[in-house]
Amino acid sequence: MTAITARAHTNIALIKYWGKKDPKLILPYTDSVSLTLNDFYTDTTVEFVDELAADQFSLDGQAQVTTKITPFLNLVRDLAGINLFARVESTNHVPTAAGLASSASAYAALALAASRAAGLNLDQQALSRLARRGSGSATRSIYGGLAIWHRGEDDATSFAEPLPTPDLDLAMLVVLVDAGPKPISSRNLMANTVETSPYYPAWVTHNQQAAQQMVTGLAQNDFAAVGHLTEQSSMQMHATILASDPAFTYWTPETLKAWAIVKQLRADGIPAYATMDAGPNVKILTLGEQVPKILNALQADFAGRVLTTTPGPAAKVIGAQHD
Ligand code: 2P0
Repeated sequence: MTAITARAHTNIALIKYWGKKDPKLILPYTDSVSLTLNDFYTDTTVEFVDELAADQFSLDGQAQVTTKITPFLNLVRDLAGINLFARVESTNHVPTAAGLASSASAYAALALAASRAAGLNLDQQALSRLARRGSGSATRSIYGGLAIWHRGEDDATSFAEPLPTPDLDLAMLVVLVDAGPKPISSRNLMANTVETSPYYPAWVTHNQQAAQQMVTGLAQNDFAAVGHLTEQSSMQMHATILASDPAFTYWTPETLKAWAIVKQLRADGIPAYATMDAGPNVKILTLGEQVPKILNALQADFAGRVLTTTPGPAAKVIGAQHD
């Protein structure tokens, strides 16, 4: 059969996804809104092969276990009505220290490459639903620019859609705080937050409202509102995590140092807003013209540890090789 190579970019949630109502189908408790990034992506090649006795998977040239991707490939095989095993080769184009090697680009690229390699031609909505089954954040990485993941009620209604491109020159800086491995997986911590944090129900209510306010803010090109909502969603997510049992935070003293710089920038009249994910790194949402000033402010504490990026494109097929 044909070997298909697809490329999908990572995304950073401006309005966060944190918690599953249905862990098996990966249905989230709230909508989320994200920005796909230009500079960080995954390339994945999939070929379904007659002579294989099991799926094979390599990441950056290293053989990997297939415990996560075989169930995902089974979804594709079921959809396509085939029963061949697959050879899957992925390469992450993410600086290794960035802490951005997320499952978002991985499962979005895999959904596109595997479905095409299996002979399917899914539209973006169906691809988004398929990617969701691999990892929640991958639901949004099918699209370029800004996307909203509607939480939905079931497998058919939980998917992401692109949002109109605002008239804002969005830029994002990534402050590299720590290169170490994650102390706890986001999947496990998410489940524990839902189960044990007394603040979780409040977070769901607020974050769901924030997603709608974000759509409005973007439609109005209101960067102050967009930035404020972005920082609030992140802080409320981390507050909810901190309140779980056992109490936990991904933050380190350097996370707080970077956030303090962002707050000082704002006090100085520079639009910059911090957002943190399942790790200690700080991403700063801003406008293109502000980037030099922000780099300057970070220079003393984070020289050589800041990456700058802009909105990136949708997932796409970049190669097809026929037998
Ligand atoms: C997000 N994160 O919206 C949130 C904010 C991290 C913090 O989605 O269990 O790898 O595979 O659905 O998508 C990271 O978790 O979790 C994430 P699963 P995922 O981007």
